Amino acid sequence: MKNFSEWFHNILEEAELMDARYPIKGMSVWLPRGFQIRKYALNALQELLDKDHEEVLFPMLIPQSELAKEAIHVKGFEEEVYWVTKGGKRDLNEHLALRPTSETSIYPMFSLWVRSHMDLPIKVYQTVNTFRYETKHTRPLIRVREITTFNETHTAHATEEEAEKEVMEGIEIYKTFFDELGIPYSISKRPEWDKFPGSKYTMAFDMIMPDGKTLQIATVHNLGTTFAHTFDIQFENEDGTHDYVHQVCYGLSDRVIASLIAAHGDEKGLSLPPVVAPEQVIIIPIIFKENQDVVLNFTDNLEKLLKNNGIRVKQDKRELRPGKKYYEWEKRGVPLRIEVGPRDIENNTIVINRRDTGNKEFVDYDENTVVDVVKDRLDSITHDMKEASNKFQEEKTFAIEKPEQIKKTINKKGGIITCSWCGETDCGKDMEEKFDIDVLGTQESDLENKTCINCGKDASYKVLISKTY
Ligand code: P5A
Ligand code: ZN
Repeated sequence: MKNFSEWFHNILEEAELMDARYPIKGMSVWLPRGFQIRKYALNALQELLDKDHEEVLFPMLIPQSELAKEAIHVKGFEEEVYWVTKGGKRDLNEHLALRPTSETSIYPMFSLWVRSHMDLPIKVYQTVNTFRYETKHTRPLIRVREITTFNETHTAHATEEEAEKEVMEGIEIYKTFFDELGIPYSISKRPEWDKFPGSKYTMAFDMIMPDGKTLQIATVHNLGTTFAHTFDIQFENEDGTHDYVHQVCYGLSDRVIASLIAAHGDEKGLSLPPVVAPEQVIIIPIIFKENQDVVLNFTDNLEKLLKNNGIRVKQDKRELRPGKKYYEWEKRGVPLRIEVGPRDIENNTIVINRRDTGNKEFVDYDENTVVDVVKDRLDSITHDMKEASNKFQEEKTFAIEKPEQIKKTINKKGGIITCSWCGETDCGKDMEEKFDIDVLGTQESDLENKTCINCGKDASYKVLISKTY
């Protein structure tokens, strides 16, 4: 792919996912096909969250007084907040913020809900729209001003240990979710200067995009007791003493759909893993006038059979050249295409085409086994798509040891480089400026006898570096 940006914009239009022409910068329209993919992706995520969390829905507006309470948090967001200042012609007594995220909307209510240790833990999530007046270059799904698919989880716990466990649980949920979608990631702990405003620390998932830059696709934050102090979220222990709750929040956005598109798409267009595909199978009857009935009778049966067995299937009976239909459905990313023509029926075969590999296969047709065959191919597609995208992320991750390799590697190959680092903020920021890169974050690693790539002091971490979106 020569120009990722251009390719990405085209695919949104050509696969009929989004219309970016909405007349407000940073805001786009979800089209039916895009919305279905979003729905299936959200279903997969919510199924994981629902095992151990409850869904809620908070208002979109936050009183200025609440937003302003947590000083560090508000400082992190103040340049990005949209304000509602009027009701009709009247100025509002108190300005209302369109939530940029929901900590300051949710935690005042936590303060009312939590009385005793019996009320804990609280584990809730919501899928909402949030607004951020982004000043960097906006792009559909990737950097938007209305995040239309903000899935955020917020929890409160009696102890620090439980909060730590929730961080691990959040990471596991996202790992499973991204694995199901075949979205590759590297997980690291964000450096101090780039953690979520108000948090103790931030764990982040980053995916390497086709152009070599990384995109942050999810974050998990340990909030410690900072917000609990700010919003007075206290509980009574068994012995009558009071403590502040320990909190965790994590979230992801429309970027998940962007990463899904980027991870699997190619020159032919979109390529979807079956779990999120609006149609998992497209049947193309090859029709000639004289044998139309025989073919359609066959394909109608096949369609019914697959549908009755829980496969999302569609048949394209339009009077168009088959080649034109193939091209259209490939562009839309349908994982499997089945072609049936008169000769196939005579030979008792069907032709199965995989979107991901382009592989074409003649399969003996048997009503009793065809469902299993199709399910098996869909599973193989899921498996292989995940392998392929993980491989890309691995092959684009380079371990280096010398500072002169930083710029060279990033500029030539893109992706993520890993090296040893002292962990000092001054050194990290110096590195970012000197090499024109971003420090993604750190991972634990065996660093005996290793020194910092930048300053030469003893190394404390393995650090991940890249150019970012
Ligand atoms: C966690 C959920 C939070 O807001 N509060 C509740 C925490 N974290 S975050 O890192 O600021 O945002 C979560 C994820 O949202 C994505 N994201 C965006 N996506 C599209 N357009 C934007 N303007 C945008 N800003 C953030 C990122 O993936 C981020 O990790
Ligand atoms: Zn250093």
